[in-house]
Amino acid sequence: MTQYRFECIEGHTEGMPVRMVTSGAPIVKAPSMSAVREIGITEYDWIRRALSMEPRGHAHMSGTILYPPISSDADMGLLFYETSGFLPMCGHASIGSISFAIEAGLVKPRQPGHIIVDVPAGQLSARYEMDGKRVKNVRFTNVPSFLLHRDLEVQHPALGTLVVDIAYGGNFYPIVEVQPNFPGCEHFSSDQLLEYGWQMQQAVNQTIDVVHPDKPDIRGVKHCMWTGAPQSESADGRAVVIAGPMLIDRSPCGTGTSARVAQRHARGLLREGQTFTHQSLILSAFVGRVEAVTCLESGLDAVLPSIEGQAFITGRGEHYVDESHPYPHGFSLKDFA
Ligand code: PYC
Repeated sequence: MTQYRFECIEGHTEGMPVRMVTSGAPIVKAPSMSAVREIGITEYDWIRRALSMEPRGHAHMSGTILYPPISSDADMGLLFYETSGFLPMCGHASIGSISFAIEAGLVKPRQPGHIIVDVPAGQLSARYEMDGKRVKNVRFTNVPSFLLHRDLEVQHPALGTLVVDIAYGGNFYPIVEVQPNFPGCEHFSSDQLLEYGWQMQQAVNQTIDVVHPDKPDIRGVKHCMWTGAPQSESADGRAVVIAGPMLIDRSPCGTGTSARVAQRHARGLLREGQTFTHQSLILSAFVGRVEAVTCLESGLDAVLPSIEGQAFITGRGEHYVDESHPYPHGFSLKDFA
């Protein structure tokens, strides 16, 4: 007997999977997507695990649950999940879910070409271009992004002393620039970057309590960004983002690129209106831009970055969870060894 059935649109943004749940997940009533995320963490983590981990998913699976809008001016809501947890924000999944929802006719933005999305980290405003029935590209303006800690010294168990910046772009990122103990991501295998990235998350969390100055429920580091030399002249930088112990982002990471745009602005390396083309491990790209300079309620300087990318539907899925089956709520090999 199938107890739960989830309908999904499957696809990818710049190579990174997006599994958008369109029906079957509970649509809990809450005053904000941030409150929905809290309820997800405490009551529905099994749905996240079932849809992202094996046997229905894999270590690098990532997705959203499509929600009705909560605020009166929004067109839709999104709850982000991946193998590392329910996220406050996810850039590649926003670009994917906006594209899929519009292409599938599930959301009709009040103003064609412009969509407003409630997400746990706040609200996104996005512009999109159509090519016939397909969404050609999406540029979303992210939540205020900022450099929280600069030149933090971290003892990494494999690489030794590393100096990192901690920046926020919807999630917190230790950004590891090229330095004596880190010659650049192109000098390491993806397996090494994954293992070292998980070690980096743990090392940062042991060194410092990373907390959003305005939103104390957003805390702790669950990602790591390794940077390196871009592999083409059209890109300004390269980044490999690791989430939790097992996920490597195939895209340049939307929240990571936002964090890097904020970091570079704070360091005087990027001005308002300038773009930063960020290349991923698999050489796909997002174009980040400093849309505006702002500050947090707590007074910290921040920017509003925008990120542009493309997403593609690869199929549709129906996933069943039957609690009489083995591993009904998913598993990871890391649960066992
Ligand atoms: O695109 O923001 C992103 C993201 C976060 C984790 C994986 N991708």
